[in-house]
Amino acid sequence: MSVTGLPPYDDANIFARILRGEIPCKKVVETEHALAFHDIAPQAPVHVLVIPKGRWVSAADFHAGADDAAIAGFWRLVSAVAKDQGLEAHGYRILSNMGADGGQEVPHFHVHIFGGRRIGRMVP
Ligand code: DGP
Repeated sequence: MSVTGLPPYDDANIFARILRGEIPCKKVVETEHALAFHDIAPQAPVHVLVIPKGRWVSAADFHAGADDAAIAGFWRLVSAVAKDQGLEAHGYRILSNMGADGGQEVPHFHVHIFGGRRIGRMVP
């Protein structure tokens, strides 16, 4: 059990299947460390998901063996995608849901990038 209450990494999760090319996605960009693709149910004019290639369930895995180059490569792609999507001028939101209380549906760590309109405050 991870610290966010999620079970250990499951290679059958939908994002693992996308990474393996078993399920199609609308790819934005892919690097050695991460993949960015459009969310299937966009909540904003720009809604891109960025997922690491590592078998990370949540940010809890940052302190459980993820190597520094992989972590850096992941976050570099997050900022590069925001820039390439033209979001830097007006701003954007990055969000990651973790575990049951965080509302995480897919148990492979991911960051949402929302932009293209004013994003309302999300009150817990
Ligand atoms: P969450 O785990 O709650 O942070 O949200 C998961 C997000 O993943 C949700 O916004 C919908 C999206 N999603 C789920 N399944 C697929 C899929 O098969 N393809 C794509 N592109 N997005 C998906």
